[in-house]
Amino acid sequence: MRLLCSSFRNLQSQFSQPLEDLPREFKPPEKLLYLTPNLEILLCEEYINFKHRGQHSQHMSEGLSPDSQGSASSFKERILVHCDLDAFFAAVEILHHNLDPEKPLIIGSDPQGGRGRGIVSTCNYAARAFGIHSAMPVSEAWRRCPGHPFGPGHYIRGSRGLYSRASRKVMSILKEPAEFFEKASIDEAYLDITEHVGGDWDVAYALCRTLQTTIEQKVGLTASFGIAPTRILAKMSSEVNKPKGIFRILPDEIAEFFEGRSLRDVPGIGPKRATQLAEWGFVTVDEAYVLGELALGRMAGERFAHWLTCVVDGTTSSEVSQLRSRKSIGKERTFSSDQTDHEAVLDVLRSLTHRVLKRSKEMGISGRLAEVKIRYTGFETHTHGRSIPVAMDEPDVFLRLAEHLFATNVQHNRGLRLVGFRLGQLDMPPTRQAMLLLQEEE
Ligand code: DCP
Ligand code: MG
Repeated sequence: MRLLCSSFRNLQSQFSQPLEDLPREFKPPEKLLYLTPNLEILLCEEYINFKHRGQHSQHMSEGLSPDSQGSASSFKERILVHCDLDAFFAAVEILHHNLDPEKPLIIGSDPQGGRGRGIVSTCNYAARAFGIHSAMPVSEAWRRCPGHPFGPGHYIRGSRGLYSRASRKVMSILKEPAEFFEKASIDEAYLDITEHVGGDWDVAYALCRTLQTTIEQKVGLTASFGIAPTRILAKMSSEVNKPKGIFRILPDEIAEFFEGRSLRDVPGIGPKRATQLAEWGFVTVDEAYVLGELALGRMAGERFAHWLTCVVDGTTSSEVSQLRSRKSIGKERTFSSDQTDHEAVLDVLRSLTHRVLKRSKEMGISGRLAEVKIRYTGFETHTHGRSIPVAMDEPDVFLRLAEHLFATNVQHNRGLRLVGFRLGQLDMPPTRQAMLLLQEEE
């Protein structure tokens, strides 16, 4: 067996031990002690299946459905909040460099005196007055508002580290009152606060005001909030009173909200679709909606018509879950010089795997896929993955898989530039769902 060669002595001892907490019926007989790692992993899978079956039957015996996070709630409507920070990168830079917020600030690629070929990441509201916005070519931004010495524009390349730190602080404030929390991007999050506010929309409004003040006092940034019964409506309402605004759409006010509102304002309707609809004479959402799903479907396609109808009826998703915005959780390490000691690299991989699983536990997420990334000297990169039958968040299981994937795939005698671990095929751990449902029952 290649794995049991001398350079992997640690592995040998790990793989030749039985799983200590195996239930009695799965205790491997003595002769299995020296099975290949592959077979031992198969045994491990059987154990996982067994455990999962155990948890599943527990759910059922308690009369709880394992797949619906909100089913035990007494509230028909969910109260969702969407929070989006105002001119995020620019606001962080203003804070960090103590800049005058009234002067136009543009974050993006180097404008090179108007010849720059990159784009604008964002800009503050003073720069927006010049018609500058995210994703605009930086040369165009310069034309509208030149930088020193030709004009008042202040151009900064930006520093990701600063934004991540500020984002983390904001997210930890937002997370606190949310039963379900989802960081949707570096500056936006969804919260389900239904139970926390006792289903009361006024309490929800007051809570958002408190969160807004806390973020401003503790982090120095302003945020806008949208409160509504579905994700898409919450997102749209956080835009309404930007910056530093709060806007609420009550369940029976949705139709009113869409009266005269441009179709282009609905996330998911891009410029192409909006132009096509405008050619048929529909500019606002209510104009398209009154046509009815059937007639609209004949023109714009059934799927689109059904979706738009659901948006206005308030029946699109109200699920808030980290899984919606995340495909995987991973960490990797680039070595300052290429490593030839694979044993040392394996130690790094173990530590990365631990950290990923710690993070997934914190987020209440489990996964089915273990993926190890190896980059060799010269940048050649390989990923090696393996799935287990059910999603888990137990570090030991993934540690074994990571070790196995590394040991069986790494090309010997080659220098390593990077190693990484990724947890994929994410899911909610059944244990956590059960806990949440039980808490709601109390
Ligand atoms: N961003 C980027 N490139 C884009 C869009 C955004 O790099 N094309 C970055 C910069 C923004 C951040 O993401 O600060 C958040 O994006 P938003 O769309 O929320 O924009 P802002 O927060 O800057 O402005 P707003 O006040 O409209 O939310
Ligand atoms: Mg923003």
